[in-house]
Amino acid sequence: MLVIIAATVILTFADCGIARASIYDDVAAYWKFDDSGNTVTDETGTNTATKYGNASWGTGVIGGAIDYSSGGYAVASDDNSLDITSALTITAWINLTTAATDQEIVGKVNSNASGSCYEIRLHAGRIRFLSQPGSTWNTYQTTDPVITNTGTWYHIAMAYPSTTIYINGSAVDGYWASGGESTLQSNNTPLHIGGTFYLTPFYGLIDELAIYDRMLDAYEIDAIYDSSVEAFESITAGVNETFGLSYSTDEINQLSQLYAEQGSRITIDGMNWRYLDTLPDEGNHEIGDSYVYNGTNYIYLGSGLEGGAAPELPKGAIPVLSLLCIIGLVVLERKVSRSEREERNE
Ligand SMILES: [Ca+2]
Ligand SMILES: [Ca+2]
Repeated sequence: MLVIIAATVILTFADCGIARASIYDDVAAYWKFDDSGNTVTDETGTNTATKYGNASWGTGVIGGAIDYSSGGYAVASDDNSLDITSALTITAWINLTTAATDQEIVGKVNSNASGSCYEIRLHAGRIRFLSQPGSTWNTYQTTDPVITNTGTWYHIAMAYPSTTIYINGSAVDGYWASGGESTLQSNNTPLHIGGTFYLTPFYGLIDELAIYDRMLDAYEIDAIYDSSVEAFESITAGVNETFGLSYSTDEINQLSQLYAEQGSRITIDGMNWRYLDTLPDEGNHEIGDSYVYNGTNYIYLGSGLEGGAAPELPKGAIPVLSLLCIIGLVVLERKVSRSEREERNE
């Protein structure tokens, strides 16, 4: 049992040492856009891109973003890891500076279109997922215009082959405007971020773009959205308030973040919470799970996080560790909201 008092806590996710099965296990490329110069770093190390034209760097949802306010684009060389044909998910944050009708976000599109692998673009405020494995386009798009404001960050995601488009973590209705679902086509075309020289430009900011060779489910996509929002809003958390018994999402997040930050310790200013090495024999708790307890209520902080050295990570895992951490925390939070809250409400 440990009670440690401290003031403001600066959350440094990169050091949190959480290693668990993660949605980022299957990431084929992940560009944070926290770069400088002309290099656009892929956190997997395989698909680092180069920016061209008037592309610059701006402020993103997490750290930097690539800024196409004045046009420009980025290109990653063709690579087998990007030739995804069976299950695919693309997630990104976008923020428009103009509401031009057609704007290219990301894709592996041939200049003559035929044999294009996949593509996400905007059309009149709708998000479109396109592919052209043969000679005709398959175009799936949101039923309604969903990207309607300039100067606003939207989290977008597309998961295939369910072919579901998500806005801000929630699935939205869509339909096949042409063609229909079919196998995707690998090609020899570089991947472009923003409209490359033969495609309509994207005007605005793009941040935290990730491509997976797996179909993420609704829960995972919402977790990515939530984790980004949390990082955006409270990367520096001053925790000195007393948490209520109804545990808001923010409160649970703060506790979980603190827990991850401190390893087996909870660092909270002015709060009477305790970390329990051994849980009382009540409720539906599992051995190895970690809770904080205020004498009346428990907050579940996840399993397997408590104490001990951080597990060794394979080479290449370090660059995505910060996201592993963030996603892990969101999963913890969801467990709280789904199970613990239900228990308390019974
Ligand atoms: Ca970023
Ligand atoms: Ca290829």
